[in-house]
Amino acid sequence: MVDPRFFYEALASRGTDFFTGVPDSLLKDFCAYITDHTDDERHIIAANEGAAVALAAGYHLATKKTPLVYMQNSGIGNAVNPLLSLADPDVYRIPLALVIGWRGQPGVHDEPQHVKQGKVTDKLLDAMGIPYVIMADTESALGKQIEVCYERIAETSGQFAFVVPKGVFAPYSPQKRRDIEAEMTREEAIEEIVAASGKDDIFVSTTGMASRELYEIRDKRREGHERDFLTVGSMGHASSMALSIALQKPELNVTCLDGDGALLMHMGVLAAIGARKPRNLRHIALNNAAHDSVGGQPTIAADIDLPVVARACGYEHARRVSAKTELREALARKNMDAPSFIEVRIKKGARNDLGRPKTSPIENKTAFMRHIGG
Ligand SMILES: Cc1ncc(C[n+]2csc(CCOP(=O)(O)OP(=O)(O)O)c2C)c(N)n1
Repeated sequence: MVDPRFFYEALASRGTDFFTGVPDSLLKDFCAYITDHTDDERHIIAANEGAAVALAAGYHLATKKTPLVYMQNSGIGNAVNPLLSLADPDVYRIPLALVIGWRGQPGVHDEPQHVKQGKVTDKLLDAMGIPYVIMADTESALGKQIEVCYERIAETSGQFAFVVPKGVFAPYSPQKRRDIEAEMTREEAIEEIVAASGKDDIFVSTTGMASRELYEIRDKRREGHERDFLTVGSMGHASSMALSIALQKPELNVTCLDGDGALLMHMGVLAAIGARKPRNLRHIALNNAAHDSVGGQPTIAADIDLPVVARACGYEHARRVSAKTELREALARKNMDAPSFIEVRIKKGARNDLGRPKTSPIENKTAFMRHIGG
C-alpha cells in the first residue's frame, strides 16, 4: 500500500500544489489527506469532473504549474469534453496529472454500473490519447511512475493518468470534519418520506446510499420495489429523469430523492424543472453537505440556500427542514399543484450493514416500467 502522504509529497516536490476533483471511495484516503493538508485556495472539490478539468486549466493559466485532477472512472464521461477540447495537446495544451479510481476493474467484484465502466476505462484513455499507468502499490515502484508522469508531461504539455485499483492507498483518518446541524440520518428521512407517500406515488432516487436505503426500506415495509427507479449510476441525473417521467405521466405523483452532491453536479436541472413546472413533481434534496457514499468529503451545500435557488428557478414551493416534525409537516402538503422542493438537512453516515439491491438494473427498470405503464 501507498501512504497518501508519500504520493502528495512526491507530487508537491514536482510543483503540483493544486488539487481539484470529485471524490471516489477508492481515493478517499488520498482525498482526505488533500483536504487536511491543502488550503482552500488550492483544493476545490468540484461540482463535476468537467468543472474540475476547467478549474485545473485556470490554475495552470494563472501559475504555469501542473495541477492534479482526481475522479472516479464514472466521472471520465463528464470530463471528456474539457479534456479533448480544452486541455488536449492539440488544442490549448494544458498539463494535468489525473488520478482516476478504477471501480469495476476486471476480475474485482463490483456493481453492474461499475463493471461496465471498469471494462472500458483503459480504452477511453487510449481513445483520448492520454498516457496512463496502473498505479503501483509500493512506494518505490510508484516513485518511478511519478518520474515517468512528469517526463511525459514535460514532453507533451498534455495529460498523464494514474489509474488506481482498489486498496492502493493506505488508510488515512481525516482530521478536519465539518458536520451539519441535523436530527435525522438519511435513512430516517427516507423512511419518513416513504411512510408519507401514497401507494401509487413513484420515486426516482439518486446514486449511492440513498437508493440502497430506499431499497431496504421497501423490504422492511414488505412493499415491492416497482415504484422506485434506483439511479445506481449517472450521478446528478435522477432529477432529469424524474422531470421527464412527471411530464409524461401527469396522473402520477413523482418524488425525486436527490443528494446534495448530485444536485450540485448538474444544478442546471433546477432551471429546467422550474421552466416546465410539472405540478406532480416533488424534488427532495437530502443534504448532509457531503459526498457521504464515497467517504464523506465535504460539499458546499451547507453554505448555499437551496430553497432560494429552487424558487428563483421557478419552483412554486420550496422550503428547508431539519427536524422530523418539520419534515412531516412539509410532506403533509398533498394535492400538489406545482413543482415543489424540500431540502432536508440530515446527518452524515449510514448503517454498517447496509446492503445492496438484490435485483439487477434491468429487473428494476422492467418492473418500474410495467408499474407506471411505460
Ligand atoms: C459522475 C460520477 N462522479 C462520481 C461518482 C462517485 N460517487 C458516487 S455517489 C457519490 C456521492 C454522492 O453524494 P451526494 O449526492 O451528496 O449523496 P450522499 O452520498 O451524501 O448521500 C459520488 C461522488 C459517480 N458515481 N459518478
